[in-house]
Amino acid sequence: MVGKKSGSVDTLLIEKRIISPPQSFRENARINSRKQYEEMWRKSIENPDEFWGEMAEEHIDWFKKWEAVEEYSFQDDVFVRYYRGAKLNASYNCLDRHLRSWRRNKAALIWQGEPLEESRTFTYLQLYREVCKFANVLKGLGVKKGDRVSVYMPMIPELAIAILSCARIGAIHSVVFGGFSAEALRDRLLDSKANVLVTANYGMRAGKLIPSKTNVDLALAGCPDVKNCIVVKRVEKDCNMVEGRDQYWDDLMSSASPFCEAEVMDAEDPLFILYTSGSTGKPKGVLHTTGGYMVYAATTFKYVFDYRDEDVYWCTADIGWVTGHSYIVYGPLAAGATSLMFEGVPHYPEPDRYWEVVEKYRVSILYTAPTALRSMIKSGDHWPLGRDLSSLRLLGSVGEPINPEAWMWYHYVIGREKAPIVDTWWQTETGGILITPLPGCISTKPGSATLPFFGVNPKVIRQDGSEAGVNEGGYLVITKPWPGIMRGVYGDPERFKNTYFVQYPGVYFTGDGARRDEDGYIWLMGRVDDVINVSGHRLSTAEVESALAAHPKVAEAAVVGYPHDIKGEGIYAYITLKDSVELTEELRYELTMHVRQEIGPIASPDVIHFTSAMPKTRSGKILRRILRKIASGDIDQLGDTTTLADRAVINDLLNTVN
Ligand code: 6R9
Repeated sequence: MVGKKSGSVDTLLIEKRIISPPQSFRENARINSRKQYEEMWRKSIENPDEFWGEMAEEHIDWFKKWEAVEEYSFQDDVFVRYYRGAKLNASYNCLDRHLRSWRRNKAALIWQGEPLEESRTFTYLQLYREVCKFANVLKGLGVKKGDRVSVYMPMIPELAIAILSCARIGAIHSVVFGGFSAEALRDRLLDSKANVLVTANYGMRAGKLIPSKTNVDLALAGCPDVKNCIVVKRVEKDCNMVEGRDQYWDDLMSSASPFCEAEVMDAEDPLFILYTSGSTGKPKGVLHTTGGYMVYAATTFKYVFDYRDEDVYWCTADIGWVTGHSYIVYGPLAAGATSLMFEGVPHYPEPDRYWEVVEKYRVSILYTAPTALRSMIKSGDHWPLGRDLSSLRLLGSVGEPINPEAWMWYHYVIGREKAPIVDTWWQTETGGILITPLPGCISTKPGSATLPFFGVNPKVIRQDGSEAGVNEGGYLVITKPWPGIMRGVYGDPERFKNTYFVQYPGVYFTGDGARRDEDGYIWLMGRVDDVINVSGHRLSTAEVESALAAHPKVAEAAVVGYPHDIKGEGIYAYITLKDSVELTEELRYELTMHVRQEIGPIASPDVIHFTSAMPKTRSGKILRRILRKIASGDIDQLGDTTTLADRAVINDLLNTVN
């Protein structure tokens, strides 16, 4: 039954299944015993200077070595510094260093466009030449080290080229997701004080053209400091071009030289800014620097994905999201991998689009999000079963807690029981993966991100700061830094400290709820703002949602609290059903009974609201903030909706209000 300690989150759902790494995988894995993992982890915590010194030597080329490895304070004057005095360049590490070996002719980037017939491959040498050319274009426009360049683009190769070119000349890139509105773009341009914007005339999404440049023109009307706008012609179609400000990518590239020295950067020089929307207030410009970030991206990429030279690695994220930065571009390219970049979406033209891509390129490592998996489960198993997925040897998940139901589907239907699953927990702020199984040595439990990566020391605490007990839900904090941790909020130093280090001084506050089980495994329970307090029991949204999603007719569930006269907060569940399921009144009752049975009466929903879709961010996270407003009838003030992937969903929801 539920625990009653003050300030903890009650644990309701206990998942007992354990899946060990398949023997065939374990035999060849980089790390194949729990003992080896534990020894390396212990060393990384007890002797971080030696550990991160070795990782830095192994994974990154330096122009100059460091005077000290790890220096920080998580108290008072919060600061973090890695590799003091060292010099390097991120683009050099992703490109030049591979040109000395056979990898110069290896595919660095394979791009699959949304139209089936459109694809491009860049070897390391070819990518290097494109990046040098665009770096020279930027220089020609007067861009210098430390300047901010904003990038607002669909998932086309020029996006990767643009950011690597910025890194090459020491400009700080700020990628704004290509699906954001003009308003969201304008705010981010102003905040980063960028004066160059790289964009495309159109984007493509599910067969439709998105008028990117029209949004840009609207945004730029409010950004007089943007003096240059470079436009990639994604499709042969004209768009408005402003004389003296806008120029086509191809015109500028045609005369650019393919040689450009990489700028010598300090380890702590900024590499990029990436905006993340806090649940309240304006978006934060999360700032990452060069040395620590690169070491961390490369090290996590190698160990978490057990990466080999012969792998074809596909991360389905958008580069407008941190996952794309660290695990499409910087991590894989620093490691010399073949990274697949995909412009399309899971359901177009058919619901087996991902599996078609896996089959076509013989993808061996797939890294995707629970939201994509759930949407594919909804369409039926015959789609993946109709494709040859035998090349897949490792599967990854990121972005949200993966409910055990989706995990098992990933394991059986996609991995066919021979590919380990790495459920990787991390944040824009963390730069890279913090909690994850290592695939060759850690037995997994569906729904648990399991154990910390090297250098990461997590703790689950109660509201009063004391350490939570076994299986007692609380707040996830990290007690010491790792090289990839953000270095600040761009332009707002106080906000960095106040957001992450004030509530619990001396530790990094993640904002996520979690519990640790009897084996030390960590289970993420959703954002702490989303905890629901029902009759004094603090319940995790993730657990109630997992229970609902385990019902065979449910495709996806989102749970929020709403004011309730007797219980304080009641449970309001939004449900989308699988494609073939008919909506009946009995189903409401059936689902309520199902939750009672799975986790007990305390968690049974007071309201069930069937909807055709959930309001989500572009990266697939459910915006519970909006669902909470609708649940409590506060529909006039939904707050900031600019990060929504599809605003039409809101109307749908309002029309079906119970
Ligand atoms: C990488 C990324 C961060 C938030 C994070 C947490 C949620 C991400 C997760 C997960 C459970 C996982 N999250 N991965 N929750 N299990 N494997 O997603 O960054 O967009 O900044 O989001 O996403 O709540 O705090 P970001």
